[in-house]
Amino acid sequence: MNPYILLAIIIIISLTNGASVFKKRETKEKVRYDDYRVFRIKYKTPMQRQSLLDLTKVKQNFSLWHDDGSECNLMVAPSALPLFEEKLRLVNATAEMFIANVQDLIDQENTAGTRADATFGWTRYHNLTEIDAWLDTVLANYPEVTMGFVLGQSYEGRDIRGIRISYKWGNPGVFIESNIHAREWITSATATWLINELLTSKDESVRELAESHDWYIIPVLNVDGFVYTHETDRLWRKTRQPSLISDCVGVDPNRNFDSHWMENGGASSDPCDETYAGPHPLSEPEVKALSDFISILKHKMNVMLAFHSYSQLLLSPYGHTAEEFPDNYNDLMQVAKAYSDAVHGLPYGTIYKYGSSAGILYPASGATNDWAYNEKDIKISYTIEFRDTGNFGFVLPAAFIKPNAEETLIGIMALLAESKRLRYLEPKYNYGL
Ligand code: 0X9
Ligand code: ZN
Ligand code: ZN
Repeated sequence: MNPYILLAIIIIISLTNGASVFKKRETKEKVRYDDYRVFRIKYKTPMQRQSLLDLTKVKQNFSLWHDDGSECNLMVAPSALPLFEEKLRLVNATAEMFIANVQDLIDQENTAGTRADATFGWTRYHNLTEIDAWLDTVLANYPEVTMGFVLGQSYEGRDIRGIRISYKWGNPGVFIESNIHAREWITSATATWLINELLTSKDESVRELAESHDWYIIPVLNVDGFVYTHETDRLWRKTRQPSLISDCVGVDPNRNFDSHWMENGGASSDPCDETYAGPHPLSEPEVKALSDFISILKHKMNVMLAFHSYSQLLLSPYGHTAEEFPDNYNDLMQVAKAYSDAVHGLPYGTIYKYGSSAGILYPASGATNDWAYNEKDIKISYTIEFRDTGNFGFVLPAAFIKPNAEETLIGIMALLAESKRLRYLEPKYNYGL
């Protein structure tokens, strides 16, 4: 062979190898949050709110963790502190810092329990591989009453898995979606704990709960985002599908459902925003998969619960408007009260507030539970925002998994009992007639 051609080939091979090694290293690098702080700011006027929220347009420096119209939680990069303080002075607001260093919190969140422990449990958070392996064990151990299913594939080609738990034919159906937002780790930790309780608890009331409903539970819906939070950026929220019109990646899947999509400022059309609704409804394969699944089984589903964090809230429809309320709003509030009272009755004394999504939080259109309510006739439908109310926020230490999960179980028990009393758990359609 001509030595020049050989040389050229060697150069090309080494260049492409070099490039790919570099690229790998680049994407594997973890995002760090050293000295990032999180502040709580109580608004005094709507103007003040708008002015503070304007800061979040500078995405590198500010990230809005929470906003309910009366206060916000805002993460601030260390380099932006002077600007932040200037802004506070300008709008005459005061901020209370509740996290001094987000990176420290991230480093400590998952240290509970024995680190090298290979077994699955609820003393620390697990990654998708561990959750999948655990799910396989559960399905193998309870073949009579469980069935594994795959909703569909994510953008990056991962299976989105679910489990059905059914002890007898014809029970009312309860659908639980969890971890649609990637960083909300407490949701899948709680969902897996719940699955375990439903199958293993010897408590009479839990047995009754487990055996008198058909459960459809998706522990991790946003699988790509979830993996990304474990490997690259702990605070990632969206999916991982790139945009065709921007360098920004991902869509807020909880704005991507086909119901009042993009209405009333309840989502963003900017691909770089955390609440980007996507180029069109159902643009995200994860959302499409869930939408198709529920559409097929909607006659079986009496209740839909979407697990989120954080704020300790039960949010009913509507999400797209605070001007109108659903027909059975009073019932929805009564059922939510039952949940809240039950949780408050536990020794932790945790308080859950409740109301309609747009009413007590902010307009958010295209969310799962609103879509299920509006389009699929699932009349008991909530978003549940778990712990806490702004101490650790999204980075809730693993020691809180069990308390949060216990609250969720007792809450759901009360929610279903009240729904039953109000006759929402009867067969939805009468086929015979
Ligand atoms: O904004 C959201 O998607 C949810 N809050 S979170 O902090 N987990 O991101 C709240 C959604 C509630 N609104 C509707 N369901 N419409
Ligand atoms: Zn509409
Ligand atoms: Zn969420």
